[in-house]
Amino acid sequence: MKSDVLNKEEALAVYRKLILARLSEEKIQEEYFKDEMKTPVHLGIGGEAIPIGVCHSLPAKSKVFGTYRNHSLYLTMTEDTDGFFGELYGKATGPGKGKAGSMHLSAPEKGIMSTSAEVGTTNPDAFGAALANAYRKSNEIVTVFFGDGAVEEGVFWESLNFACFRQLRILFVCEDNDLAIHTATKDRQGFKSILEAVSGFRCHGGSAEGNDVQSVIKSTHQLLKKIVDDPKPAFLHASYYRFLEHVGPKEDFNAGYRKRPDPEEMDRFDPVIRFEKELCQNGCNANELDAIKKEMEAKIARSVAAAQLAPFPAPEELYKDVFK
Ligand SMILES: Cc1ncc(C[n+]2csc(CCOP(=O)(O)OP(=O)(O)O)c2C)c(N)n1
Ligand SMILES: [Mg+2]
Repeated sequence: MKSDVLNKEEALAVYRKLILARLSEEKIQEEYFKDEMKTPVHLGIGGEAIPIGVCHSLPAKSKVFGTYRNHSLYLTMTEDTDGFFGELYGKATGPGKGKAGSMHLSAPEKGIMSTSAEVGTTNPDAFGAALANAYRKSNEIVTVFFGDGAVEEGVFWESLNFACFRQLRILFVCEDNDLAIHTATKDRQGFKSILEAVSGFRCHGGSAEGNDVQSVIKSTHQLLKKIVDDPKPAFLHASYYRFLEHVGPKEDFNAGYRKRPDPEEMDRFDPVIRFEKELCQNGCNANELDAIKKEMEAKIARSVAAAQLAPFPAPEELYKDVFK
């Protein structure tokens, strides 16, 4: 198992992933108004540290499942910006051959098994994968990411219940932004806290600061160790602040359901700014970080240009790879 304390090389590798995710979504913000990307986009700015920290901590070849707010998860698992932008532009070069769009990015060969627009629906998929591992006597741990809103779906509790009953090796990761579209948790949920509600189940539990990649890595590491020492499911709760509108590339502080935080608060919520400060206090210099930013910017620009030029899927592809 990897250490939960990052050496400099690992810290810069994690930073690279954070920057790749952040700059990719900022590129979407820049390009989206041209209306060439026909897919809805649920940007994860503010929440990147959760999938990136968790996936950094997982053993190689782990399987993960996710939601429609999946860009950081896809990019951290694959680093494949060509496929990512190809899919967003609806082109044949995307991992779903341009037919999946942003909300259904997956690359099973790289461990990202499925992500879905339907809230909560990859929880039973992950449960099925963990059950299959138990039948195969495999010790692999399956991970599933979902929002706080998924906890209001019956299928979440059914998956958790059966996973706990069968004592499966599965890590449930709740990416809690306190919002389902525009509605705060206190106006939706009948229990006081998600982690407390889950604590009645026979599973391990823990929490992390979702805007702090090192906190996510530490908590994930602890939970993975617990699953290894005492095999049963684990539940990680991580809170974060959603910077942008529920769907689309813009801010929505004029929508009336929340106030714009003041600039210092915004900086505190931002996992990239937070990690940059920590890196600079711990032996990295601004030039090293700038070089990573430039490298990622160039990678993204190349992938966007390639996606714009790539062909759309041929008409005969329409009914392939889909359920009829
Ligand atoms: C089964 C289902 N019910 C309702 C919806 C409509 N819907 C789309 S996003 C969303 C909110 C989900 O919130 P959360 O799970 O917290 O994810 P977040 O968008 O905050 O990342 C809802 C209710 C849906 N997509 N699927
Ligand atoms: Mg939410």
